[in-house]
Amino acid sequence: MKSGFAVLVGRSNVGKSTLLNALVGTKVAITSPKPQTTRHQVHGIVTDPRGQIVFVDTPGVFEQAHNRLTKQLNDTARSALSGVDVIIYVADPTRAVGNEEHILLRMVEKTRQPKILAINKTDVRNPPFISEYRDLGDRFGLIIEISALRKRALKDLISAVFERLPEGDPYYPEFQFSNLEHRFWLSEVIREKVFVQMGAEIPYSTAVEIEEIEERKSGSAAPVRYIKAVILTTNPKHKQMLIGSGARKIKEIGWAARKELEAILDTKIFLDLRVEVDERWMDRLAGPEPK
Ligand SMILES: Nc1nc2c(ncn2[C@@H]2O[C@H](COP(=O)(O)OP(=O)(O)OP(=O)(O)O)[C@@H](O)[C@H]2O)c(=O)[nH]1
Ligand SMILES: [Mg+2]
Repeated sequence: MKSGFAVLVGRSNVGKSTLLNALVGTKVAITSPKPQTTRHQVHGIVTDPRGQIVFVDTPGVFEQAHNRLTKQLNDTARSALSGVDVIIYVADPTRAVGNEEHILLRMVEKTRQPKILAINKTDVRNPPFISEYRDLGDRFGLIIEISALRKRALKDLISAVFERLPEGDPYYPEFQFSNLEHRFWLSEVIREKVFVQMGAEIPYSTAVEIEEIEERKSGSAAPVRYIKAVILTTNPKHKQMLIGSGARKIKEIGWAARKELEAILDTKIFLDLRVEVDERWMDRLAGPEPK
């Protein structure tokens, strides 16, 4: 049996989290069209007769660490490179190779593990910069052109990772998909809806905390899972925007999160969601990595 860790690295927005979910076959990590969506290392686990791959999603690397959150995200990505067995460098051929790419390539070049270049988003017609990425190929042992969105060539990627993994026992039980605690995963799904609903600035000032989860049963009706959660923001103005006029925004966020949770968990959900200003959430929540 083979087993080991394969890290997904790349600049922000190349589709690392989308790829993780596609590889695992279920939603593990949150995704959005906005950069810097991922904040933690998320493990997505693939187990088959060949063994087990633990894919590690990382925050996208940002060129300038102009604030604490960005610096922390870059550090998280960098530290994920050590102690893994295979490095998968994810690239987006719809954007030119830039400064961030060079910073990352230097980071990756210092490592000794086998490296795979995964050129993503090949479902886009004639991705304009694809040849620039193909030219990076000599720095990697292998290039695979994939589409996380259309699940293209993912089997080839998984096979290539297995070929490069050492022999060993699985790290996780066979049916476990992720390292995330349920509570944390719930908060991530809600945070994703904040990214989708809100303009550019607001998602970065926010975090989501789950306060209560309870099975509620009344009479013969199917049980409802009651989830009480709070969106924390550092900025009072953002609180107003998150609530929206006539509470329209918060309702949209709650509705979208509830729909998705009901579909994935196959149970009725009552989501009790509110917004609070907490200037110190970064200190309280952004610190420890999830298990
Ligand atoms: N066309 C196309 N779009 C994709 C593909 N994979 C991801 N995307 C889109 O790219 C955007 C970013 O995807 P994410 O998975 O959140 O990117 P990420 O690399 O995890 O971003 P960070 O967490 O911010 O570093 C989303 O809008 C995805 O839908 C793909 O294969 N094809
Ligand atoms: Mg991500």
